[in-house]
Amino acid sequence: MISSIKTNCPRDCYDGCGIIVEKRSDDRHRIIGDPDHPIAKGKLCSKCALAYNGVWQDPTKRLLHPMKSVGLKGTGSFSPISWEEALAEIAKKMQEAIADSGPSSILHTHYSGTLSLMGYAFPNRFFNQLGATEVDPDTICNAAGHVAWDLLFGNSIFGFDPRTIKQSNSIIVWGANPSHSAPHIQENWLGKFSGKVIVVDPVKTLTAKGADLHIQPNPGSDAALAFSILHCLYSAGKLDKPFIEKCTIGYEEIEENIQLSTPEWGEKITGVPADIIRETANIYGEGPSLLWCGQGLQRQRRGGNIMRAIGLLPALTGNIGKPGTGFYYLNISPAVAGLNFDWLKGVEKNPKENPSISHMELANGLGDPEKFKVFFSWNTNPLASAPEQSRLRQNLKRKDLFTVVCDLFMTDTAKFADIILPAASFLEFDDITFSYFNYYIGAQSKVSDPMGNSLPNTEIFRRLAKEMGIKKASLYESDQSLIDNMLRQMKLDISFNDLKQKGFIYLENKTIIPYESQEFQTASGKIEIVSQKAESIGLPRAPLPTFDPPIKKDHWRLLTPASFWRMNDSYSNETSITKKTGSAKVYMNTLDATSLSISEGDTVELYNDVGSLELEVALDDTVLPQTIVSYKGRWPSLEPTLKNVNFLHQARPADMGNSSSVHSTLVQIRIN
Ligand SMILES: Nc1nc2c(c(=O)[nH]1)N[C@H]1C(S)=C(S)[C@@H](COP(=O)(O)OP(=O)(O)OC[C@H]3O[C@@H](n4cnc5c(=O)[nH]c(N)nc54)[C@H](O)[C@@H]3O)O[C@H]1N2
Ligand SMILES: Nc1nc2c(c(=O)[nH]1)N[C@H]1C(S)=C(S)[C@@H](COP(=O)(O)OP(=O)(O)OC[C@H]3O[C@@H](n4cnc5c(=O)[nH]c(N)nc54)[C@H](O)[C@@H]3O)O[C@H]1N2
Ligand code: SF4
Ligand SMILES: [Mo]
Repeated sequence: MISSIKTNCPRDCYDGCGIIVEKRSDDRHRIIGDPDHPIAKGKLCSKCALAYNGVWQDPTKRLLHPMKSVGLKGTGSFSPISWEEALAEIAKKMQEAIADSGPSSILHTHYSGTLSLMGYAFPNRFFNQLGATEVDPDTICNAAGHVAWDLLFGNSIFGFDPRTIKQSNSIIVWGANPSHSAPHIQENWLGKFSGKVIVVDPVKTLTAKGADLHIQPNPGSDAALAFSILHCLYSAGKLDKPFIEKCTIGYEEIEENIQLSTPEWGEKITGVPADIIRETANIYGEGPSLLWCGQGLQRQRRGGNIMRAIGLLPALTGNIGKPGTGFYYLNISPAVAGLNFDWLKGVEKNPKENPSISHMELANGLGDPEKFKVFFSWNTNPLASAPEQSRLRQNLKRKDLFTVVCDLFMTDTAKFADIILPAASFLEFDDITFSYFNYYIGAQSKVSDPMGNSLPNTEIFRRLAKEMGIKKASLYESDQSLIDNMLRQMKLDISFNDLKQKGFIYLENKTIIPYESQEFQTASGKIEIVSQKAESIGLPRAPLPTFDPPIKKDHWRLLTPASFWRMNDSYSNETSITKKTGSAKVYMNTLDATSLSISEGDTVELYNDVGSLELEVALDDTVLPQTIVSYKGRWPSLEPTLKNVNFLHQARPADMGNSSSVHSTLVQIRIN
């Protein structure tokens, strides 16, 4: 007997695909794309098609029981224990840490394993109630961009509605690679667009190959490029003066820099020919135009300024608030619909009062025995994804640090745990999903019981709160009540059962046009080109045409963006994927390889002040000289070198938000 159930993919992915689960009596389900879903159109991405039908349903690969370490940290020696034993031990260690050093000595880190709303956010209620220290999750991904556009527009999570593309003449995709990171949006949205597509990326990605115009700037030079484009628009009289007058403040303070940023100057700085800069300005200036700024774009030392500078394009051309126009970074649909994330996460104090550190401080911070006694990692795999892996591993070996890891699989991080807690997968509990691109909300439907003794994140933290004896009702709210409350807050006028039947619903049937009223959520209500708030936190008053200095000879800039075959750090344990992708590679321009006298297939060692890594060379002229690329997402423990690219990732914060600057990583190359 086969029955079909609709659900939605909760991975950290732009697409937010609808899924059909064909439920089999033997409990091994067939997972396919939902043909009725506007983005999935009946197809899963290649990676999920393999992993969801493979390792995610494989009881020999899933964590089935709580476990206790019985060997040295990092070696992966564990023996199964009961939930009661595991939770009692964790509660005891936490209570000791609180009594000894206060609740901030409990450090917890979490991120994007599941983005389904309860699974992602509810456990924070527990940690917020304790007063534990949080590793600010967005600092590994997109915090600089959020700070930048919050300063400029007053909001960074309310971008264009993709349905508006029908009214657009062009789009700039700036520092995003949907051919990897959003495969359905690439195929079914961008690929179907009849207007002009401009891609700005130092790598000629498949998205760039399919574009009308590919602009290939030196990494980190994008603010200068944006100012040069603005110079061309200014000279051609294409800036929208009435819009600037009515909706922005501070234009006069950047006008001189726009005048100085000629395309010829831009060419010198960015490497992009002046004529191409002019052509971009012509196409964008024609309008109505869309602007998509990727998350990869802002993972730079000057990433915040870059986002602020590029945001000037819509701000000064009036490509805002009208059909076919707008800017997009991330659309957090539930927040736009009215979901109170603070309520869901149990944030009751001023967020500034909650202790937190950046991911850029994690490796180092864990070395301080006075500061942190307990480390709790859930919904994330920092021993694959975080910077400065050597130092992080060293510090996680501390005998006086009690480590708890909650995951579906025996990840590298789990191997360093004192106690492992097995989490249920998205097929095993109800929840609500969303897309950070399209304005829709989906139902995650429970298809089968949690595998083995695993439990959903929500239930794990309800049980832990009870074990700790915490008397706070909100820590025990049931999944059903949470779901009902979330739907009520989002005013979606649909029951969860109906949502399950439909699969997903748009927040509104008609296309949403952000900022139609020409009001912005800044202090002034206008787009703040000049921002007092920026100044008050030590940032420049206005965006600047700055750029990274040229790299020294014999150094390379290492970009480590999203891989086609992996989902962040997930799927490295899916053997059909590891077979397909083979050994980890570094992609390098032929000119660089010739200067180093190396050929395709050679092994080179990349190194810098934080570590080293051996990789196989693949010659690739889609990459600029002095830039090299290696994709993220491998588990060190499954690599022959026992390392991944994050052994080279320097924990140097970007200019805003204490955020990652991973695409500014510099390395040298040794040929052994
Ligand atoms: N070099 C380099 N490093 C990077 C980046 C880069 O561009 N370059 N990008 C960074 C970015 S953008 C991000 S977002 C981070 C992501 O880094 P991570 O958060 O570490 O990556 P994920 O693979 O999303 O999720 C991690 C784990 O969550 C588990 N998981 C899945 N579902 C559940 C669940 O329901 N419950 C629990 N408890 N666990 C679950 C998965 O099995 C997986 O092991 O990586 C960052 N690291
Ligand atoms: N298949 C797959 N999909 C994913 C993920 C995954 O790991 N695998 N991860 C998910 C997550 S957590 C995130 S945050 C998103 C990230 O997805 P994206 O927003 O697409 O970001 P990245 O893949 O990091 O980088 C995108 C592009 O930025 C370019 N880039 C790097 N430096 C610069 C620069 O200085 N200037 C310009 N103009 N471009 C630059 C890179 O060459 C790369 O092609 O994808 C999500 N989707
Ligand atoms: S990871 Fe992204 S592309 Fe793949 S099925 Fe999930 S939502 Fe779709
Ligand atoms: Mo991310």
